[in-house]
Amino acid sequence: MRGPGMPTLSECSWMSAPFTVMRSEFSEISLDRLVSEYQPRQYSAFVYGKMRNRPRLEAWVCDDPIAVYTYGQNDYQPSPFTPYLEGFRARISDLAGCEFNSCLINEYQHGGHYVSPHADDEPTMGPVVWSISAGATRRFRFTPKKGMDGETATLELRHGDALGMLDGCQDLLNHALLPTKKDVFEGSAEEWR
Ligand SMILES: O=C(O)CCC(=O)C(=O)O
Repeated sequence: MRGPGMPTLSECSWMSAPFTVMRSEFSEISLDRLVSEYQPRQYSAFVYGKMRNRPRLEAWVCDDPIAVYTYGQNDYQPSPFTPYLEGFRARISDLAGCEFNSCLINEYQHGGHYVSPHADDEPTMGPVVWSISAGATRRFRFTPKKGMDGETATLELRHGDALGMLDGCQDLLNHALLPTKKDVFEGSAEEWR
């Protein structure tokens, strides 16, 4: 699945990358509206024996009202899809060619907010994950998982971009949203699962 916004080779040296970027596909998305509808909250987790705030705010949205999402030591209670988010679900499903039943909203309030390298490879998740960015431009990095061949690819994700992590991506690559020292405005990403 390749769109006109596929990263150029200067952004990405993968010849057959299991990901794609659709530039400005959702440029009308409103960060303020998402934040006010879902009010992402601060979760915390033990890291090296100390309780620490996770470096972002999060909200879990799912069709199934009893599907609690467990990550680290946190249980995320699901919120329903609002009509606003439902509109984006319909469009991202068309784009991706598959259905999504949940969405994790990550709110990055400043450049020190990030997501460390990981893969969305929990057994409950489907093989295809898409993400829509809203607000500030941030850098996103793919690195090969342990034992996998390949190179690092760093992309800039801007307001309205849609990133598709295609079938196989979670098996081969970890991904991360990098912190930055730049004075960035608030941004968020909705990860569609
Ligand atoms: O901000 C993003 O696009 C990435 C979020 C992410 O990797 C995650 O929630 O697992």
